[in-house]
Amino acid sequence: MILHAETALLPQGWAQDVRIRIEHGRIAEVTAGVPGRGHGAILPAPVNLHSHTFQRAMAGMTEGRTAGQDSFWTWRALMYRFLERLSPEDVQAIAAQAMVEMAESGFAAVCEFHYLHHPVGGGTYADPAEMSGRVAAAAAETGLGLTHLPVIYEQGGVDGRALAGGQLRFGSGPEVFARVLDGAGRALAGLPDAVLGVAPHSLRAVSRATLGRVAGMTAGPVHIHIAEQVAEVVEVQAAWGARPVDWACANLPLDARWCLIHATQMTPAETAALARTGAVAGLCPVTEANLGDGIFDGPGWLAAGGAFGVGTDSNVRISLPEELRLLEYSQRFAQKARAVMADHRSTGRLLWEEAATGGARAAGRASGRIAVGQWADVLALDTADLRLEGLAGDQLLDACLFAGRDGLVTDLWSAGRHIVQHGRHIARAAVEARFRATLRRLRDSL
Ligand code: NGQ
Ligand code: ZN
Repeated sequence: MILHAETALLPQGWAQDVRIRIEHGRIAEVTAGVPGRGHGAILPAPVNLHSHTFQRAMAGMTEGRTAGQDSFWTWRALMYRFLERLSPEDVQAIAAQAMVEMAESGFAAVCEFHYLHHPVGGGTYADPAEMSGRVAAAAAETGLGLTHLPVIYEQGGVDGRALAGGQLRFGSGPEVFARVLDGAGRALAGLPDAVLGVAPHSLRAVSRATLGRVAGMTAGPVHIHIAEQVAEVVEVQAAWGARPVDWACANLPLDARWCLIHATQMTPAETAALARTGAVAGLCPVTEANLGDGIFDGPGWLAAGGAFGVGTDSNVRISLPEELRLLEYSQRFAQKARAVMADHRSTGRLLWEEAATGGARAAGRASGRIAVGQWADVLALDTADLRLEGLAGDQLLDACLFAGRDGLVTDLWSAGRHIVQHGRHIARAAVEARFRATLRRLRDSL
């Protein structure tokens, strides 16, 4: 397959009249200066590095005030109540819808941080990896690249208290988890570009003994939620005598295989130390705003050479441009300055390139750059849109992120699969109809 773009963002910068040859899902040849007809602009399509797809079905349902002050923790209680209703069929229907929306917004792949393993009340399905199989089936249906991260969840808090309520669906001891991981590996067998990793849920939910073993469980990426909420920092510090990121830097074998989700609450010393490990910061600005987490230290992270990517996490809204825009805007609010996440490159260019390369690293996926040997994860922008009229180079990306509308992606290829065409995912109609039926049933039962 051959793609042609008037302009494309290559690792060495913007190039004109670019011809990209794709073979077996990978980029086989990139040549600039070849006139031809095709797309206006082609960019590397990033990975969505953090998602819990099932939460897409509760979007918009948690914005009222609960008793006292609503918070992350009251939201979590609602989320637990919601997930008590989900069957394996629901999980697949919701995941497929979320994946369709991810592709349409410009993501070529997703890291699914998957903890809804078991039936209501605990125990296992006949196939302990049933739910992983559903996520894999949704990826197969939609063609979105998948890095699947089965989650280890053992306890209800840092003190080792037992799981309760909705958490019973997440919990696995070592033997059950080994079977989940095994089955998840088998469920990915039909997806040529899928990656299996592992995700200890958080310092709250996994024992220190298990945390010491996670890096050896797969050859793939290791993701963990960390330092999202102040209460978590207080809890970890009281129990272990160190702040979460300080503790992680001292006790976990952090390196480029690791992705630390949120990392919102860090001192400047923690920020610099974590950045130097090579671990990717998994930022989810829309969800972090929605849940009232706080603001990541962007300038401190970049100054220390840290890698980052973005994720849609709770999927309350699935939008790549909005994640990147809010990442920068939250920095502007905090710093009272402009173009905070820019260097010699413009803000939009830096955000896009870093999210593409950082996301790929977090996903263990050979992608994020339009270069020979990489998976063909690329997208085409609607350069005929009025908002992009007459713009080129970095300003094209700046307009797309700061002035554009959703839906500027006309086409997207994931590992060469042409899954978005004319701005719509090719399976949207069927996936959406099934999702709507699922939503109706779930909402009728609430
Ligand atoms: C999650 N989400 O696993 O879905 C979490 C909430 C928790 C975010 N942290 C549960 N955004 O952290 O205990
Ligand atoms: Zn999360």
